[in-house]
Amino acid sequence: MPLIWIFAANVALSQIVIETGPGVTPEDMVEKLVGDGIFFYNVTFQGADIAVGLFSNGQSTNLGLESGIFLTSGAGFNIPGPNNSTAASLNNGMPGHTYLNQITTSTTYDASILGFEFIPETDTIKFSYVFGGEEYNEWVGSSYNDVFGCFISGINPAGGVYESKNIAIVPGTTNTSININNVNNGYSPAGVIPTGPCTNCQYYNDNTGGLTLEYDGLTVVLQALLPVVPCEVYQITMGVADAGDGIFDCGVFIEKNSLSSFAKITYNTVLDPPGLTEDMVEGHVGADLVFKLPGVEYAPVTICFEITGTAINGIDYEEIYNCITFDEGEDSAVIHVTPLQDEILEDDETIILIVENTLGCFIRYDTVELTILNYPEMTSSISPGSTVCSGQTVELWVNVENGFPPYTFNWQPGAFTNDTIIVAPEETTTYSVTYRDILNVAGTDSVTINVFPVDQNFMFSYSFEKENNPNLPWDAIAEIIGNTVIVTIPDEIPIDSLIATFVISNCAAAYINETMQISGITSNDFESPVIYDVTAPNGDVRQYVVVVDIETGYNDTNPEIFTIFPNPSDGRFGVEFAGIIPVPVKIEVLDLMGIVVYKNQAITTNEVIDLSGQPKGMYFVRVQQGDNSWTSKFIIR
Ligand SMILES: [Ca+2]
Ligand SMILES: [Ca+2]
Ligand SMILES: [Ca+2]
Ligand SMILES: [Ca+2]
Repeated sequence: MPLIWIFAANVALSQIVIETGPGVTPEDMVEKLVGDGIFFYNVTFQGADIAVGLFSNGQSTNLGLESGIFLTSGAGFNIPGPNNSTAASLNNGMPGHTYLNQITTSTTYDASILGFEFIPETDTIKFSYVFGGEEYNEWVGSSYNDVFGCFISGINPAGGVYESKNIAIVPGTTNTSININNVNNGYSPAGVIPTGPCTNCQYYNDNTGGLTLEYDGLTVVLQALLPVVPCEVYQITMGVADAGDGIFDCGVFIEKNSLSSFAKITYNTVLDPPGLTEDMVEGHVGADLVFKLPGVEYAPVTICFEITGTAINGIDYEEIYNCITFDEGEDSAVIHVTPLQDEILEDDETIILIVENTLGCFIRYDTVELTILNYPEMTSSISPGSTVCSGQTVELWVNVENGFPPYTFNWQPGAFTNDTIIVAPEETTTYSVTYRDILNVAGTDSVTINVFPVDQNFMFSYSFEKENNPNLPWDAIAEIIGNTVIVTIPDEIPIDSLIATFVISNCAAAYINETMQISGITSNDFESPVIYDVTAPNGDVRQYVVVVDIETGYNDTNPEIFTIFPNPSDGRFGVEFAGIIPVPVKIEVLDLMGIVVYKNQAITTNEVIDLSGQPKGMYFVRVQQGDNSWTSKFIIR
């Protein structure tokens, strides 16, 4: 007979996850059931390994519980849907259980029974569960009355003791057990949705045609509950069984951590200031460590702890005391942790508190770990200072490192907020930047941009360089005396088109007859003195007169007629006549522009002239007698 494989599309993207024994031990199941920190012992199990285990991913089904343990009268592998059988079964050949026989209508088989002892820390045992099975619906009302029970023995806080008291009962009843016949929506033929008569059907969900679970019917999520005396020992026996025969299985699902009810202390860290970092930062971000009791009824109480970790109490943070007291009526108390900045570059540090929780039946230890982040001091570098002309743009930048970036910037003047800015100072200005990291830690840096004076209009050097003037045999470098610029160049060199190289005050401009002069570029005719208007940025003009002194050109004075001594002078000099012409003679002094700045009749052969009040520069002495005249240049320094 050929096998025909039919691949059905998975209607659900995921399904309930089932893990069974022997990989899952009864201890694993109790651990899952009771939750963290509950003391339990003497775990016993009766049944087949494959009938019990753990479930998870319950939210992908209509179970109503997310995860926990299950006990069945068959096999864990029969739990997942879809519900494609009305009689999913595995007869494990296991015996029933006498407790279960007492809460159903016939002898039980294939029982799965988990038993253990434990010590509750509160006054109530409580858990949520769902019971389901395949006897639904075609065997409702029959002797195949599969069943779930949870039996507790121990001290009854109301007096006396519980003796195997079943706490899995129909809500609102005192002892109506959970079995097929007690919770259903009546009989219906296999595969048919029942329509009543109802028996506690408000707690019943039919699963005919269900996609996610195999059981034909399930209860809603029910709760088992029993008052107990905290810190006393209780015995639990819980389980399911087939009734009447070992097939058409049933099962119960119990939510995880159902018995976890000890007095937990919770811990919450509130950073100060909040919201800036994930952890404390030495010197900058502290924390309130808030201890919270499960309820005010535990106060007043003092909880102590051991303080360890790589951070040293009192050195890396302000010393904290190793106990904390909750006052009456208060369920929380706070330790403020203030990390200290130690200027040591180090790794992040930890504060570990090992808290001794003495609220419950047993001493429990919680580990609370706090981290102190190192704070590397911010450093900055800034663009170098410079000197510019008024109004010229300059790019300024600051580079910040360490601290806790990103940073914000505030430059003054200007209130700029970027790390790189462009400024155009009109006068010498110091730009200061205040930067802050996310912890609002601030640093400053500054740079001064010098602005050349706006009223400077000097000429510092002047020359005709051979490089620009090929006719010259050498570089002809001027002597600048006051506002006079004297360049001596050899005879026979044409001077009607010379290119000058000059240096003037920074930011100033030079003009000849309103034509801007470019050093090393502009050529001019120097056959007559040339006037440069050196113009400062503020418009102030200083005039320089450039005289090209052809060698011998102004040296046509006959020294035998007169000599000037000293020359150059500070303006006080003598004109000494050699006696070839008789005094008196007419003496005039002219400046380079031909303006007479001095005149006199010399009546001695050694005429003393004081022109020390005149601007420095080149001048000419002109001596006249009759129709003859003689000229000689001299210089006032
Ligand atoms: Ca089924
Ligand atoms: Ca069925
Ligand atoms: Ca069975
Ligand atoms: Ca059965």
